[in-house]
Amino acid sequence: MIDNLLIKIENALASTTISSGYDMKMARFLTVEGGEGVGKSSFIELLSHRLRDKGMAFTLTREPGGTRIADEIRSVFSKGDDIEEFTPEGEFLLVSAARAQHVFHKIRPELEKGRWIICDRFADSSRVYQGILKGVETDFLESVIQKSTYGLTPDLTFLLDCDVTVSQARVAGRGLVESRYDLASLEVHERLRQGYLQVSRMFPHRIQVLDASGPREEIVNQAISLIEERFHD
Ligand code: ATM
Repeated sequence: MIDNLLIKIENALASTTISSGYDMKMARFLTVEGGEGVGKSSFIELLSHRLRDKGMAFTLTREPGGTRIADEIRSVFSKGDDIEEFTPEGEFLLVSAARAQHVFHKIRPELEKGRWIICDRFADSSRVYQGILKGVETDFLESVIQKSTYGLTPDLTFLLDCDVTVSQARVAGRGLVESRYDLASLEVHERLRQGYLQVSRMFPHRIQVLDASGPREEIVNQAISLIEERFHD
């Protein structure tokens, strides 16, 4: 009863934001992708502010992670192991387990309630990191992606792309080693970049490549225009 009432209230609140120019009757699933140092976090932060200012209700989340179990999986994944290396398949299945939890318990229910989702990384990260970079076989990878997402695909994906010398200068500027890949060579980062561009060519309608070397405001303006173009009611 109370659950139903809460859902009704949330739906009513969501529909009050139709005047913002977004078709809130249909919740959309947006993802943001890119290699290290392309400015994903600050892009998402500014994009969120701008969309909130426009009265849009959405949930911000990330992968691996987003639910209690998925967050635990993230900590296993991020730490790695000095003694026992992850196999590419093991690593992929681990992030896929987190993805299944995330889609089933968070992303899908939120979309069903009418809330948009903005997700920092999703299955395209697996296509690039585990598929292209680490060689997980494509048929296996795509079939597990299909199962672990329950067939859900993003409506729109922003791929932040820039020259690796620019992104790596940003990583160096942060002064922190934030992940296993921050330690990798320029060559690995170039392969990641080319991998993302390859995946963007596989899904040209869904994935919008944004030049991430310019000012953050400009990149976010482009993203907002694309959202408005695609999803205006
Ligand atoms: P962030 O640093 O953007 O939070 O991403 C965490 C790491 O997870 C990132 N590696 N680095 N650095 C990419 C990696 N990752 C995968 O390898 N496969 C996946 O499917 C996902 C979602 C993330």
